[in-house]
Amino acid sequence: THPEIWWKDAVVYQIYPLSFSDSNGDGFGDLGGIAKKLDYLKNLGVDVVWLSPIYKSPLADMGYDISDYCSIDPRYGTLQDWDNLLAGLHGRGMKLMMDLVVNHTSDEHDWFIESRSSKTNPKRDWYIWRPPKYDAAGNRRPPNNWKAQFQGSVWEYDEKTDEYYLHLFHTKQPDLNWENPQVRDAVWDLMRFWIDRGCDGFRMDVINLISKVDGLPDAPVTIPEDEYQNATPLFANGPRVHEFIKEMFTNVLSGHDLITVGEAPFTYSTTEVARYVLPANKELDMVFHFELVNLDSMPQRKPLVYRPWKLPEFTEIVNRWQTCFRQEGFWNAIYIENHDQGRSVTRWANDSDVWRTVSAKMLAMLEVTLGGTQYVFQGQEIGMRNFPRSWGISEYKDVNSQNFYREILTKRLLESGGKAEDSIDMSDVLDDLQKKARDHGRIPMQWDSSAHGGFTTGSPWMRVNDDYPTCNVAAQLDDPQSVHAFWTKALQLRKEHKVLIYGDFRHLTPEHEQVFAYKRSYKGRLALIMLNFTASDITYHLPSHEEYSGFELVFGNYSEEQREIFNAAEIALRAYEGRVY
Ligand code: ISL
Repeated sequence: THPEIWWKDAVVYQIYPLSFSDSNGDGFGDLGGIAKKLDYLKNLGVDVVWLSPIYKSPLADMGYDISDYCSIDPRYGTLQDWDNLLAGLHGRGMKLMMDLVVNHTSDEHDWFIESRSSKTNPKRDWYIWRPPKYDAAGNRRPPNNWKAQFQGSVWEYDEKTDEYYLHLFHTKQPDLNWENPQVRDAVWDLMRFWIDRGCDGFRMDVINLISKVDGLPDAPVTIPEDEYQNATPLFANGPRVHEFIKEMFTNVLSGHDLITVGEAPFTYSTTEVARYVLPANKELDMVFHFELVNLDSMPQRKPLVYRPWKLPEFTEIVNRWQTCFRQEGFWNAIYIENHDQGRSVTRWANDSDVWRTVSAKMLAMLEVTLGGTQYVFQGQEIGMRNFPRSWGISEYKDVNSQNFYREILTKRLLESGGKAEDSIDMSDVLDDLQKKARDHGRIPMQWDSSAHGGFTTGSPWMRVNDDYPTCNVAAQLDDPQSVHAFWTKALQLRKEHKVLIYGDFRHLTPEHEQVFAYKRSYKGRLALIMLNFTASDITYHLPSHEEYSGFELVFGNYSEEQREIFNAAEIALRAYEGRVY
């Protein structure tokens, strides 16, 4: 069993600062804006705020490209504003988690500026530099065939020293060389800077990518028509990653009462994840795995291409991670949205005007009844949805979406033999982006029905979704039947019923195409959860229903049928209905 610890019970609310609340009218969200919403967060039931990066950054990847780890980007405010925010959170009994992005820096970081200045610079080896290769025809080629996450090669040629540097993400995000102990010491220092200032934990960006395979060999060719190939097995969960994280634990984390969560993309095995999070290993408290959020795409090949999914695939994944979290003894992080993901109501439920409210509540029921630490992403609590298909490519601000679109457009232009750009049919790509782009998690927060949803008085860096006049926080705070009111209650219930956080999990509906039902048990308490994932009513036949006789309905998303007593083998579930007994 898992000992009860504060960060396991905690509700963590992720803020994407750029899009949360703008206090000075420059169109970017900022720390002052967040500070004004602290009572809002407290009333929702938030215990910990996780801030996506607010450090100095040229924003090539919206702040995940950091040019100074120890200062706040002026767009967001100052260190003094950060101190005030921290005091405001602590004063309300909440905590603050920072985003630690140390697989790479910005190319505008001093370390990289030095590193690229000459081959003999003391910081040369802080990044990963390699000489070019030459093909038979004498053309300069990158050192290997690895494909970058944002398209193209992971290698960028630097004329000055006639070498390439490695960047798994954007060209403006050179990877740090973790093999160099000075780099690790510099990372420990910057972590200590924030711990000493009072931060309560870290979300660690792509922390499982920091150790690359020796010799950086070519990846196997899996898509022959592509110039660059998927190399994730050569840099995800690499040879020294656990050694490095253990070193971090010993040098920095141990002795502090922090919450730590590692982001671990390209990891599909519970055993692999266990190594990071088993308490005896002394590494991290929990990690974000990607199996569920990648179900509707083909992550290894084309993460931005939509793939239809079926409920049995979804429930199998949830079941596996819920079960192993008990069996293997590690702690889960429960999330379904973040700043890299489309909105959950659009992807896993139904965002039409008719069903949005009830189905967003159904997803909230799923979230709060799964074991692990609960993460809620800004806007999820009001059922924000993806922006519409009618928006053109220029509304997509993410470099990932832009590069993906441009790469396909360029290819099609070449194949068209001289057609004009606007005559190329890109509708399939826009269909995919409407479902899969990271931009949908980054639309400004919808606070009220005033211009730009009350996000800013200026002009927002990204367009606000058209539905803000009806879907916004102010309207939902006034409505006891709103998604927001439901989330507030759901989070309270989760705290009252520890079985939902710590309980064993048993899946009751493998193979079921419509219903996800499961049972949780903890210290003699049992919970039965039934969720209809479709717009059709259904009668669900519950196996061994006698077990539940006398159970009380504590929670439902249709009406206030409180204290209904469970008494039948056949349960009528309406469209997107959820019940927790
Ligand atoms: O978003 C993805 C696919 O569309 C993921 O593969 C994502 O790139 C991966 O999860 C890593 O994400 C994190 O690091 C990136 C940054 O762009 C993301 O915003 C961040 O969450 C590089 O720092």
